[in-house]
Amino acid sequence: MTSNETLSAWVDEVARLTRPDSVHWCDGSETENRSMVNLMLESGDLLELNQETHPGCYLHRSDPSDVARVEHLTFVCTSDPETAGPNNHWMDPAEARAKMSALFDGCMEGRTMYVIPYCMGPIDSPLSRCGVEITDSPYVVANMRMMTRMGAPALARIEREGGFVRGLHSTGDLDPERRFIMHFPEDLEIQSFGSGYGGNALLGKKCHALRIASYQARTEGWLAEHMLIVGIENPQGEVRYIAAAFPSACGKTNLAMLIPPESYPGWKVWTVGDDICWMRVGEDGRLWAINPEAGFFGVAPGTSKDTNPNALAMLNRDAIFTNVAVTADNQPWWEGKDDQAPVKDWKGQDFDPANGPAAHPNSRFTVPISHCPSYSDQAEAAQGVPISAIVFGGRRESLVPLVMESKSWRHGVLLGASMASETTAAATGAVGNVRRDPMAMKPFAGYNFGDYWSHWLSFAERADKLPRIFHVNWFRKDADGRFMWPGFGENMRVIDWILRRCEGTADVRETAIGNLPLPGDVRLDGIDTPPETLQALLEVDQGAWAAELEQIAAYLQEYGDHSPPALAEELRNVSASLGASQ
Ligand code: OXD
Ligand code: MN
Repeated sequence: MTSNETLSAWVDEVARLTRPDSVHWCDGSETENRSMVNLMLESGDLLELNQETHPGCYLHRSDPSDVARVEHLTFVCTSDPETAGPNNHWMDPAEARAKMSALFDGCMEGRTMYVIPYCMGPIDSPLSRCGVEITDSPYVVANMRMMTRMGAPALARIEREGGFVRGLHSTGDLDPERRFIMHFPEDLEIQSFGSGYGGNALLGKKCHALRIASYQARTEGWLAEHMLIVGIENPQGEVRYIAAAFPSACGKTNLAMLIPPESYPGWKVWTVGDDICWMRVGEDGRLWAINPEAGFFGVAPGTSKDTNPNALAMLNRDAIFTNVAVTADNQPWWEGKDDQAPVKDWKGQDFDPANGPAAHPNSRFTVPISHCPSYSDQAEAAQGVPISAIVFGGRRESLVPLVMESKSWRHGVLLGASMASETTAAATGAVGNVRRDPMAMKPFAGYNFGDYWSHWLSFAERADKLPRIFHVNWFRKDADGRFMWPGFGENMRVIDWILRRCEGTADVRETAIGNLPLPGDVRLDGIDTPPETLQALLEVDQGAWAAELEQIAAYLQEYGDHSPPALAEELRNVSASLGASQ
C-alpha cells in the first residue's frame, strides 16, 4: 500500500502483533468518511443529532471512565531519566515497550486496523511534519480527518520525504487499569493503549505536535508550543499576529476567535489556530508560526453567543460532539449554551440535576478550522505568519495583574517559566488547585523543563527581531468571588494595549515584576468596569509577590543542574528590585 518500505514493514509488524481481521489504509476521502460514520452509527459509537438544525453533526458518548487526559498514566520514555526531567513521568524504554507489547498482543482481534497517514501543518509547508497513526478506532479516524491533513496527500509527502512519527493506538478494553500513553522521543514514536479520549487517542495532537515535536524542536532549533495563533487587523487594514499560551480550558479557543466589542469599530480578528503553534526563526530575524492542526477539539461548556459567537456559528454543521447533553428535539446542549433545556445527560440518562451537570465539564466538539467565521486566509500559508507578541496567561484568582510586559526576552522567559494556574476538568484529578504550568506546557513538554527553558533563552542569540513577551490574567476575583474583568470579547482592550506596546505608541509604569499599563491606557469606554477596579487589577502587592517569588525560586531549583543559571539570575534581579521598592 506504500512505496515507503519502513512504513510498510512497520504496518506488517503491528498487524502481526495486534492480529486485526483486516487492515484499512485511510485515504481521507469523503466516501471513506461516510462509510466510517455509517459504521459508527450502526455500532452505536455515534448517534445522529437533529439533522435539520445540525446537518452532518453526531454525538459520541464515551465510556464514563474515559473523559479526559490521564497525566498520571502518560510517560516519556528516554534512555536517561534526566532527559525526561521531573516534569514528566519516566519509564525505561525497554520496560515500557515490553509492557505495551503485552497489551497490544492480539488486541485488534475481531477489529479493523486503520492506518492513518497525516501531516501536521499545511501540506506544502517546510515547517510541517508527518506522522502515521495506526488505530482500531473509527472515532479516531473520523476525528483525525478533521484535526489533521489526513490521507493520500500526507502519504505522498511521507513517500517523498521518508521520515514520519509512528503512533500506535488501541482503545483496548477501556480498562483504566490497563491504560498508558507512552512517548519514545528518541525514536519519534508514540504508543497509546486503553483510552479513546482526544488528548490520549488523537496522536497527532498532544502526543506528536507537542511532546514529540518539542523534543525534536530542541534538537533542530525551533519551538513547539501550547499556543493559539491569532491575527488582529486594525481599521487601517494592518494585521499583527499574536501567539498565546494558556493552560487547558482557560479560554484559548475564545481568544483565538474573539469578536472585537462595539467600542472597536473596524477591528477584525483572524483565527490561525487555537491550541498548538510551531515557530521558527525566519530569514528576517522574526519568529514565523504555523498551526500544525486543521481542526478544533474545543471545550463545549461555557461556549455561548455571548462568550464565543464564532464558535457557536461553526458548530451547526459537520461537527462531532463528545459527551454533551441533548435537548428534546435532539440538539446538542451544554451548560451555558442558551435557554433550551437538556433532556438527556452526557451518559444518555434522563437529565436530573441531582446527578451533576448535563454535559460533562470536559465535553468537546471537533470541527474543521475552515468552518470558523474568523478563519484566517493565512492559515494555510506555507511560510506561516510573523509573530509580534507572545502572551502567557494563567487562571489566578488573586495576585497576578491583568497584564504586564516583560523587560527583556530573558525576563519574558522567566514570566513563562513561572506561570501557574488553577487546574481544570481537561485532565483527570482535582479541579481548582494552583499548580506551576510553565508556558502552559506542564503536561506536554517532551523533555526536561530545565533544558526547555535554556532552549527558550537561546533564541535571544538566534534572532534579532523577537516578539515582545507579555503575561495576562483574565481570572482575578474580588472579595465576593466575582470576576473583576469582563473577559471574552472585552479582552480586546488588553490586546489593544499589547499591540500599542509593539508599535511603540504606549508607555508603561515600570515595576519590579514587569511593565504595567499607565492608568487610562487600557480603554474602559463601553464597559461598566470602574477605573478603581482596573487600578486594583494593576496593583503590585509587594508582600504577596515576595512570597510568590520565593515559591518560583524553589520551583526552578527542582530542576537542579538543568535549570538555567540565567533564569535564577533574572529572578534574583526581580527580587532585589522588589526589595528595593518596598
Ligand atoms: C486540549 C488540552 O485538549 O489542552 O487542548 O487538554
Ligand atoms: Mn490544549
